[in-house]
Amino acid sequence: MPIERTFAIIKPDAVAAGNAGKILAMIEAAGFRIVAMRKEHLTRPVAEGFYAVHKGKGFFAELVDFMTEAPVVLLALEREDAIAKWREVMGATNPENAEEGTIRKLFGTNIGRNASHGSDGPETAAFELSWFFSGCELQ
Ligand code: FUP
Repeated sequence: MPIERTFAIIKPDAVAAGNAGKILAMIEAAGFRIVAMRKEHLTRPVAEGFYAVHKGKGFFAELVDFMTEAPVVLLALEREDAIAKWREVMGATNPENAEEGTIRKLFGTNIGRNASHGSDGPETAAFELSWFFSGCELQ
């Protein structure tokens, strides 16, 4: 498996609940290198642009409200097969359907407030990494 990068967010619910440190420990325990990391309170234009693929869907406004309600932690992560592996560590989108021991099962509340984000493919990862990090930060 090639070394790959993915983009992750520790979402507002998890940061506000004091779970960011536990999630970072899980990231390192799963063998990821933290390439870049930043805490940020997203503005609406930044969150709307990030989730542009979901524009027009019923949950879009609620999603943007949630993602801008409090600070998040933005991460660039690297390891073999990083995109698929990070989605495995996060668990299913809806915490109800997530495997035991996954981030969304442990720290998520419902399909909207689900503690973490991860890119779903190589093109998405490239877009999402560049949306939040500049080239010199991704070393
Ligand atoms: P995921 O790739 O697992 O983050 O899931 P999606 O890209 O399908 O959805 C992105 C975010 O939109 C989810 F994390 C939560 C939100 N969402 C809802 O609130 N309701 C839905 O029905 C689907 C997604």
